[in-house]
Amino acid sequence: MIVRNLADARQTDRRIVSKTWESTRMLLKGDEMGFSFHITTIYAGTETEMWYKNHLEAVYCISGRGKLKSLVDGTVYDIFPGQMYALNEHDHHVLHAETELELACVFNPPLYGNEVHDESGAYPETADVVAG
Ligand code: 9YT
Repeated sequence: MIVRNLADARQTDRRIVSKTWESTRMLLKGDEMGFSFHITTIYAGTETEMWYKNHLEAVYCISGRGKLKSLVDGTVYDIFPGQMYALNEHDHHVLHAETELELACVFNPPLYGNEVHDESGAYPETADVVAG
């Protein structure tokens, strides 16, 4: 069994800080669960363009308010507590945080640990360290 605490994990290198977001990776590839599980904060007033070509992701909104826009067909979705979205088709999208967003995110395949987005908004297939 694996038991971890978010506040404790935030004091370790499980916490990754990027330009518009930070994320604490509670479960990673090394935990051998077949997915990774993250608690992500998207900073208020920011826009983050993402396109996970190598991963599927499900996102659940714990708190905050924002807009999710599909860059595939232009549809805009409201994001608020209780909303979940799944990028089941590796959908290219942009997330606008009207307020700070706290999100729970699951990635399949799991992330290794310290990935941040590349210039296209993706994580690589298999890299331990990626700049971006
Ligand atoms: C919603 C989203 O994908 N935000 C970017 C960070 C990501 N959740 C991560 O790496 O934890």
